[in-house]
Formats: sequence, C-alpha cells, structure tokens
Amino acid sequence: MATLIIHGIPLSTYVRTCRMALMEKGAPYELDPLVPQSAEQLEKQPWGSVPAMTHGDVRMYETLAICGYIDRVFDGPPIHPEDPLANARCLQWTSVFIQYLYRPAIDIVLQRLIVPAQGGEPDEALVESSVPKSDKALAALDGALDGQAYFAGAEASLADYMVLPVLHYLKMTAEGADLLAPRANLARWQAAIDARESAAATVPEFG
Ligand SMILES: N[C@@H](CCC(=O)N[C@@H](CS)C(=O)NCC(=O)O)C(=O)O
Repeated sequence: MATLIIHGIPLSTYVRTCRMALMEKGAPYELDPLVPQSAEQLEKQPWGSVPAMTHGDVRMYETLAICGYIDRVFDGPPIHPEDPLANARCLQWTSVFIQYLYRPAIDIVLQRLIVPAQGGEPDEALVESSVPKSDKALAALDGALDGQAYFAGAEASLADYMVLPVLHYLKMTAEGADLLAPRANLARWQAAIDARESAAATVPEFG
C-alpha cells in the first residue's frame, strides 16, 4: 500500500489532528509541510487551507473526511467509537468544537501570538468579542467531561484529537489561561491527552 502523505505545516491544529489520528491507528505516514495559500497547497485544497492528504490515487481534503478515511482504511483502535451513543457523542463534541470553539479560540491565538510576532498590532476588539464565545464553548466541553475521561466516554476518540491542538495554543495566551483556569475537567482531560504518544510526538515547535 502506498504511504499516506499529510500536506500541511505541523503548526496547524488540523494537521496535528490528522497526525494524532494516524499515530493512534498505528499507521505510517509522511508529512509534507506545505504552507497555507502556497501554490502547491492551492493545487491540493481549493481554499489553500491545510491539511490535504494523498494516499496512492486518493487525494482528499477536509480534516473530518481525512480522519474518517484513516479510521476505515487502517487497522488499529477505532477513532470513531463503535458504540452508537459513544460515536454520537464523539460527533457531537467534534461538531461543537468546529462550529463554536475553533474560530474564536484561534482568533485569540492569532491576535496574541502570531500578529505581535510578525510586528503587528493585535485587533483588541476581535480578542474582546472572541473571549465570551470561547468561554461558552469551553463551558460546554468542560461539562461534557463531567464523570468521564474523554469526550466520547472512557476511550479517546476523534473529538479529543480535534480539541487538544487548539487548547494547546489557547493556554499560551493570557486570555486563554484565564478562560481555562476554572475548567477543572478540561485540565484533567488535557493532562491525560498530553501524556499520549500521539500528542507528545506532535507538539508544535512554537515560540
Ligand atoms: N475545514 C478545513 C479547515 C482547515 C483550516 O482552517 N486550516 C487552517 C490551519 S489549522 C488554515 O489552513 N488556515 C490558513 C488558511 O486557511 O489560509 C479542514 O477541516 O481541514
């Protein structure tokens, strides 16, 4: 079987999700660290975003589709739970993450970590409006972890591999640290996910 290739820089949270999914499956892969909006990435992903995937003749983009493909093509523990309720929870919290957390959390991260590093002035209004949006999503995700180890139950799943990379960056900002401080379930969960080999091996080199 051809080696699967993930196209996209390792700093990308969605690239990290795909890499964690591959490692959890025990599937070999290569990383092709293409930059968003580069000509090569635009050829693989019409919007120029990362990641994209190549596996033999199969070319694909969109993280959910890539992770679904990985889960079914490779042996290894399922990253979408087999139990119907656990699978529905995995999808519920993945969807909450994509719809309600990713954008405001990443806007805080971009304005606090990336814009100043590039010599720019952070958009304070964007940070201010992103804080309550992030807080609402974090409250829901923290509640999902009441009495259980991972978002889908006792076993880690795609939902965990989606949320971790963004929380990793969010925690590095002052606003993110404040937002996460009272979220004890998320803190316990992050310690558990961070201890997995798939997380340790994909920590982005940043700062
Ligand atoms: N819907 C896409 C979203 C991918 C995405 O937003 N990637 C970010 C990096 S984590 C990116 O490439 N941002 C820069 C850009 O789109 O130009 C997916 O699920 O793969």
